[in-house]
Amino acid sequence: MELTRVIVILAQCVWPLWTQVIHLTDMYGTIKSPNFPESYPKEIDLQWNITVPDGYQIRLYFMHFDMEPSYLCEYDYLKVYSDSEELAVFCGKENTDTEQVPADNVITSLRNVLSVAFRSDFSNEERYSGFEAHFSAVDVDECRDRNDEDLVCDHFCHNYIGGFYCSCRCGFLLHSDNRTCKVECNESVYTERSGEITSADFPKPYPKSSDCTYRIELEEGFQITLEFDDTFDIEDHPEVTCPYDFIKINAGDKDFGPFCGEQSPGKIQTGRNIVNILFHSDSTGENLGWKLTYTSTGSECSPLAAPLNGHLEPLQSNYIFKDHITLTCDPGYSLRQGDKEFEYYQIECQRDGKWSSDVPLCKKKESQRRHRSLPSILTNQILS
Ligand SMILES: *[C@@H]1O[C@H](CO)[C@@H](O)[C@H](O)[C@H]1NC(C)=O
Ligand SMILES: *[C@@H]1O[C@H](CO)[C@@H](O)[C@H](O)[C@H]1NC(C)=O
Ligand SMILES: *[C@@H]1O[C@H](CO)[C@@H](O)[C@H](O)[C@H]1NC(C)=O
Ligand SMILES: [Ca+2]
Ligand SMILES: [Ca+2]
Ligand SMILES: [Ca+2]
Repeated sequence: MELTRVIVILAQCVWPLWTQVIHLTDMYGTIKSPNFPESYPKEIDLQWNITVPDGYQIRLYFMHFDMEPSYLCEYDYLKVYSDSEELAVFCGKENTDTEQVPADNVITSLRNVLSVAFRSDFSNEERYSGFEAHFSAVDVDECRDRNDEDLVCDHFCHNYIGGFYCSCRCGFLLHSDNRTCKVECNESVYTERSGEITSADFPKPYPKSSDCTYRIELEEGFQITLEFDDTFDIEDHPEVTCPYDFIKINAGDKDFGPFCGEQSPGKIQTGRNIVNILFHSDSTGENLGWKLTYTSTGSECSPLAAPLNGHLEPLQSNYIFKDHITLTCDPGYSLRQGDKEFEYYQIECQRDGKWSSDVPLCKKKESQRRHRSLPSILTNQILS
């Protein structure tokens, strides 16, 4: 008897039996062994494939179970699969060390498909009544059950029967992937001579699925220097250069980057008055981002010396674009440029690094009569 069984099992391995498949697409139902509650026939190979819509999973409950017992369920068995993963194998009437019966266990599919295979071999030692089970589709709580980062909502998850949806915190927009939250970062323009720029939310992780541009735009004649903080964290890859997230800088005909990883780019002297910064992030990862301070220097003008008997203000070791100097003379002197006289005189450092004019000289004031063209009557009065 035992030997015959072994031979038959071997033969079945080589010549798999023809399996009868029953497709079920109902939201609930019952499956039972053939002839139930009468004893099930020999040589049955039957499979129920239960499919429910996406967003549901299947629960299977047993009402009755009675099959021929055998070591490791080699003879007759009921197997439950989900996504080609074997969830359970049952046989016999009660649990033993090596075999199990469903008892009160509820089996839940991994996704929306569950298969139940029922097999009986060529003989039954006794009469066995088989099984009866119920199945029903239940909602998957994606918000609670999904652990795969690529499937979970970036900010808020809302479960509903048959599906779920994601939403974003205030100030963010749902990306077209319906999962990640991007920031609406219309080009920000910086026109101050110095400032600070950071990735959105810095130092908290930057938003996903976003392309943000920042433009520093100063007058011609200024040169912008960027300096990144040491705290720098942009998603990278050990072998490929910045395939996910990156920062790129353009300054006229010069490009810097892409930058990513944890090594701060440090100081970048762009030599330009207009700088464009692009920061791209993809739909995954949690990285802290970046922060930079920018400063600008104008073209430098040559140092100036005060004229003899005169002063200049402010007195600096160097002067750059946009700096103004006011010249004045000692009492009794006035500034003279050509045939014009001034009490004070301003010159400006220009974008090309040249002063707006030469430094006038301080000349001794001439007599007031010649110097001031006062009305003659008044002049006479003063003089008399
Ligand atoms: C039934 O389900 C199993 C397991 O999911 C699968 O391998 C098999 O292809 C399905 N059969 C049919 C005919 O769909
Ligand atoms: C996102 O949702 C919209 C509307 O619900 C749908 O039309 C679109 O196909 C979804 N996109 C993705 C990538 O799932
Ligand atoms: C971005 O620009 C678009 C069109 O230029 C505008 O409709 C939208 O309100 C802007 N968004 C923000 C956050 O400034
Ligand atoms: Ca049997
Ligand atoms: Ca759901
Ligand atoms: Ca990323």
